[in-house]
Amino acid sequence: MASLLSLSLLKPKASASTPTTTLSPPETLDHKFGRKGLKFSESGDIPTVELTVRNGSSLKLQIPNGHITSYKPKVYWKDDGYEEVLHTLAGSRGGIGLVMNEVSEPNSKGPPPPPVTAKTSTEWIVKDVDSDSIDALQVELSCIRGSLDMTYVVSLYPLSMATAVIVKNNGRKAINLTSAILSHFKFKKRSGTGVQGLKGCSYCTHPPLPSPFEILPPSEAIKSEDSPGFFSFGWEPENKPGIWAVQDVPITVLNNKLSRVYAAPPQQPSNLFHTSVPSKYETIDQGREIFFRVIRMGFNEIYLSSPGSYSDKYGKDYFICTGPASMLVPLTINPGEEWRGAQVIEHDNL
Ligand SMILES: *[C@@H]1O[C@H](CO)[C@@H](O)[C@H](O)[C@H]1NC(C)=O
Ligand SMILES: CC(=O)N[C@H]1CO[C@H](CO)[C@@H](O)[C@@H]1O
Repeated sequence: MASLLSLSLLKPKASASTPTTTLSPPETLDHKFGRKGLKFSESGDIPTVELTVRNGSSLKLQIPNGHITSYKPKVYWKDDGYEEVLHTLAGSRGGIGLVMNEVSEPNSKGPPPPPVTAKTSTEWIVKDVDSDSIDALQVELSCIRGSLDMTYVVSLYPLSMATAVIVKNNGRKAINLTSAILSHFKFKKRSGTGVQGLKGCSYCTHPPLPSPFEILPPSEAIKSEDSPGFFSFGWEPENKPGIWAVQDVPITVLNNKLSRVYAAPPQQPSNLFHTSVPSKYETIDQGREIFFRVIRMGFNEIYLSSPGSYSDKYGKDYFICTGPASMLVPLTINPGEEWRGAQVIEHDNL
């Protein structure tokens, strides 16, 4: 995995293993890549790998769609001190998903390419694995989509996890992509949900990127909630899409419905003084008294949404969807060029 080492988050030592071709039956994957802390299996019909480090923190990754369905770090000093971080629904929705949507040429004739759906989405294969004793585990997936060569590296450490993506354009034309790594964090109570660290940053209401992993589709995510009812204290309606504002409070309260992108405004109005998009922010779950830091690398923007009263439609748990993104300003990857981006989720609840 030598090529990945320049992403400083990847702590394990590089092993000089050569990339191997896929063998999809899980018995074979386990035979080929299985080792202490890495277990390949079928979960439902979907080949899955489960990563577990020495202190018991674990993560589940579905291989063909690269979907992380569970992350259970050790957060308390007791034998069974693990808490599920992710909100995942049946049918590979929620969890953590990598979204990569190609932007069609503005002047091209004919209909735009169909949105990425579970069926048209990329099929990932296991390219390599790595481990450093059993305090760091890494699975490297790869796939080819058109002229793009994509690598997705999922790493698990005792107190953190990371997802990193490397996209190389092997074609002869520049390609524009909108992209995000979207995590659905689960919360104990709607009233105790927020994030900290976005004060001073400018934002506007914006739908999420369409993704096979979405819980609320983009059209629903930006619908406004009419009556916040019980949670109405201090409630103000969200701005309409396209109107920029600067967050003036340290904590973004996520009891109500919102869907925002935090970014540099396209044309900077002179009256809008804002700080640049932070490289990290923290989720606050007051109900469980746990916090997770979300770190952004490579991407330029942050997406953040909460379902408010709409969460009732999607089970009893409350959740938010957030992560690093490049959606207002797409990434341009020129022929022969490579782009890298990553997200780290870490905690110091112990
Ligand atoms: C990609 O983005 C650049 C810069 O925004 C733009 O000039 C170019 O036309 C776009 N190309 C395609 C294929 O969309
Ligand atoms: C409870 C427990 O075993 N916690 C350990 C998990 O691993 C990290 C890093 O090795 C340690 O710092 C914790 O003490």
